[in-house]
Order: sequence, then C-alpha cells, then structure tokens
Amino acid sequence: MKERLEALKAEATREIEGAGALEKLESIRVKYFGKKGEMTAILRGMGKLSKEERPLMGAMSNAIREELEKLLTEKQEALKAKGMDEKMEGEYLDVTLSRDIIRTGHRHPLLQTKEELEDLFVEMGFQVVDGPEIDTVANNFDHLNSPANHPTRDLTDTFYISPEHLLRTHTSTMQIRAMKEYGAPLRIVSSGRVFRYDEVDDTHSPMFHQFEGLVVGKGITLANLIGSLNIFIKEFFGEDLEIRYRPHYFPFTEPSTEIDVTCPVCGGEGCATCNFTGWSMELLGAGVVHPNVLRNCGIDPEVYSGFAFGMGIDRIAMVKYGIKNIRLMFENDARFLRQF
Ligand code: FA5
Repeated sequence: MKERLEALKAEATREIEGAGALEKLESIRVKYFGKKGEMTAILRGMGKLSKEERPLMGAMSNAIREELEKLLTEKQEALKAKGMDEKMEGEYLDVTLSRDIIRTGHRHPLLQTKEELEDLFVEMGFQVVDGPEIDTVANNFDHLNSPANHPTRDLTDTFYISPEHLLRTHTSTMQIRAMKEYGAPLRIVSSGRVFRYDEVDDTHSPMFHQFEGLVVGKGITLANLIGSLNIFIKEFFGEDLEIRYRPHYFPFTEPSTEIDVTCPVCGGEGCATCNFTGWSMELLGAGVVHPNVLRNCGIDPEVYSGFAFGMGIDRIAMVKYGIKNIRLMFENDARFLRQF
C-alpha cells in the first residue's frame, strides 16, 4: 500500500503541476478525491488493513491527502490569478490612445472676413452684387477713365486673356457693371478675386481678394466718403484705432485717397510689424467718383455724384488677426486655419 500511495502522490503532483486551466485542475481533483477517486478508494480500503498497518498507513495517506489538497489549492489560485491577468490584458483600455476624431471644418478666415464686411455694409443700406473674374479691358480700364498709357495696363502688370479680355486687376469693374445695370441712385458692395503680376512678398500676392463699394446719389461728397469709412473702420477694427487718409491718385476718382489705420500690434508706438511707422500696411483706396466714369455709364455728373472704395480683404484680415504673411491665407495649412 505504501508503494501505491507514493506512486499516486508522484503522479498526482505531476498532473497538478502540469494543469494549464481550472477545468483541467477540477478533473484532476475528481480523479483523485472524487467519490470514485483513486485517493478516496485508498482511504476507504484502510479498514481492510491489519491493526499494525492501519495507523501507519492512515497517517501516511492523510499526510499525502493534505499535501495534494494544498497543492491543488495553490494551483487553483495561481490559475485564477493567471486568468485574471489575461482578462485584464484582453480588456486593456489605453486612455492615452487617440481615437479617430472627425474634425468638422469651418469657413476660411478670408470668407469670414468677407461676410463680416458684407454684414456691416448691408446694415448701412448697401446691396451685395456679384461679378465675373474675367472681364473686359473696357470695364477694367477704359470706362474707369484709365488713360491708354496708364502703367497698370501694361502686359507686365496685367494678365490678358485676349486683347479685349483680362483677369480683372481690381473689383472696380463692378462699379461699371452696377452703374450700367442699375443706374442712379445706387449703393452697392461687391467682392472677389483679383489678379496682378505682383511679386509675392509678405503683403503682396498675384491673386488676392478685394471688397469694393460704390455710392451714387444726389449731393454725395468726400465728407460722405470719410464719414461712412470712419464708421466702417471703427466698427470693424475697434474704437481705439486712428485712421489716416493720404492723398493719392486713381484715374477713376478725384480727389483720391489711400487709407491705413494704427498698427494693431503696437497701437501706434512703432514695432517690427509696422516697420516702426506706427501705421498698418495700406488697406484701401477710395475717392469721389470721377465725372467721366459716371458719364461712361450713362449717369449725368451734373445731377449725380458718388464715392467709391476698394480694400484688400486679405490685408484687412491680416491686420485684424495679426497675421504677418499673406501666403498663410492660401497655403491651406490646417494648423493655421484651425485658429480661426
Ligand atoms: C485699387 O485696386 C483700386 N481699384 C481701389 C479703389 C476703388 C480706389 C475705388 C478708389 C475707388 P489698389 O491698387 O491700391 O487700388 O488696391 C486696393 C487694395 O488692395 C490695397 O489697398 C491693398 O489692400 C490691396 N492690394 C493691392 N495689391 C495687393 C497685392 N498684390 N496683394 C494683396 N493685396 C493687395
């Protein structure tokens, strides 16, 4: 019996240690300690032993039983812990892992600026009109009183499509189109892309955006121009800015002016952004509509007068948001665009 017990202990120990899952361990327990188990059978057979043998074999089998039960318990705990680890591993949640975020886009800062400008002028009673990027040389130059030898007409300044058609160099073409279509009185704004043979630098681009305005009515003067633009500029940029009107020449307005505002970065103190002038880059041109332009559109300059203005939307946005390089507007770098 002693040999049988020792053989059983060795075999059971080997099986318990080799068990890889809780189910397997349970089947080993049943095999040895179940109702019909091998150890159970041995313990039951004790009664058949002689009086001398019984206590010895009883003590031995009890010790083996205890040892095996301890082994079974230890193995059971080890397998449970292993199972838990595997479960944890399988259900591991990495809270630092980035999920696929669907970013919704938004309107480009140029479009936002254009719409803001439109809203302001609509509130002031202006009508928004739209026109083509390819226009006639007549609308872009002739009807706007540009002399035949004006330098902007040069091939090196303008993109011609044919001798009669070009990519508009400014939105002032819309002055002609609107006056011809609607006559006087009139109050319109119009915006869009314009094209010039300009070298690219921080404030110039060969394609940029303009916002044009035109008022035609009886008794319109330079005072109306300055009054309206002051309201617009203060409303758009804030009350604290100073506005500077510099005399200028445009063939289609007389008198003419160029306008800039206090540098928004330094507030007029002078800084690297404004080249220590205290003033922003040039933002818009304006003036009282030249009588020849009214006449070219069939409007009697003895009865009607008007004022017009044209601003670079790109530059307006640059000054408003403190953008130093115009190229950022067209590169479509999402890191830049997300800021607006
Ligand atoms: C004109 O284009 C005139 N048509 C404006 C005007 C309209 C005057 C009505 C009088 C009456 P100018 O060339 O200065 O003017 O351009 C107007 C504005 O466009 C400038 O003040 C500037 O803000 C912007 N601009 C001009 N060239 C560029 C360029 N290459 N890149 C970016 N913005 C420009």
